[in-house]
Amino acid sequence: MASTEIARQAGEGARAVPLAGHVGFDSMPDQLVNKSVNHGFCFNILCVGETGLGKSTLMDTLFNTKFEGEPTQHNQPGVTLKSNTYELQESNVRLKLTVVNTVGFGDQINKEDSYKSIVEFIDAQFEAYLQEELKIKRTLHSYHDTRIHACLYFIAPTGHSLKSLDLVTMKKLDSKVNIIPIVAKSDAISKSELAKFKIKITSELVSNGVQIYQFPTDDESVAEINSTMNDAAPCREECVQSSTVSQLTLQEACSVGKGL
Ligand SMILES: Nc1nc2c(ncn2[C@@H]2O[C@H](COP(=O)(O)OP(=O)(O)OP(=O)(O)O)[C@@H](O)[C@H]2O)c(=O)[nH]1
Ligand SMILES: [Mg+2]
Repeated sequence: MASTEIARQAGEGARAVPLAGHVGFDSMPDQLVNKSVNHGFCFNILCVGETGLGKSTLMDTLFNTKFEGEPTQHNQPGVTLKSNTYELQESNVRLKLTVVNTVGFGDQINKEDSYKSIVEFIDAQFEAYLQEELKIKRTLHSYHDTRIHACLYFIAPTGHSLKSLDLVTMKKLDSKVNIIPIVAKSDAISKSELAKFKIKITSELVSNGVQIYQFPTDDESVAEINSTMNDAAPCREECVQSSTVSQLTLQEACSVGKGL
């Protein structure tokens, strides 16, 4: 209804407030986008893999940034987790990125407990979020959610089969995080070996009942690309996707550097 019409109905001398812009429910998507962009995005990645498999290199490539961090020595007494949070910005989109790396994974002679510190870390983040949710006065909008969105699991390019450590760790983690297995340094083996290796890994994961992340195919607009991604798993190298980061950003990320 035009403002003059409103003034006429409201009577003489009524104040008519002119509209600042278009009003209608067709502006709702824009409102949601503006709200999300203003608030910024939060994404937490857990990189699990043996020392020197290229975890830091992949993160640097994916986010086109040089993150701090020194290479780890192979003489760590146990597995620890190192978490770093960065504020990134690409055009007007802000991303609060938390990268959690395993330190000393696979370096011990007795690897029986290697998965424990990772499981404990993931559980601690769930617990922290639960405690925030349980508060009478919750501040979830400003709370830094540190729960892991995606776990990139780096598999050594042996060309043979999965190590017991990999199977045990993935099995322990699969009910807690979205696992995206990645064959690290896949340029170290030939294409035919790589194809066989991927088949072998897939069959081992299936026979051991390890659930890896499946890209959703119920949304028609992304069903085709996502089923291609599902078929490509475990990713040859740096193909990363998660349920939380936007499809587009991730598809771009996947094509960075080494690609599918
Ligand atoms: N051939 C090959 N080398 C790689 C690849 N990615 C990383 N590297 C090399 O592997 C070495 C170790 O890479 P990093 O990214 O530091 O590995 P990391 O897993 O972060 O190592 P830590 O943090 O010490 O556990 C570096 O010299 C990299 O240049 C790859 O895809 N192929
Ligand atoms: Mg590193």
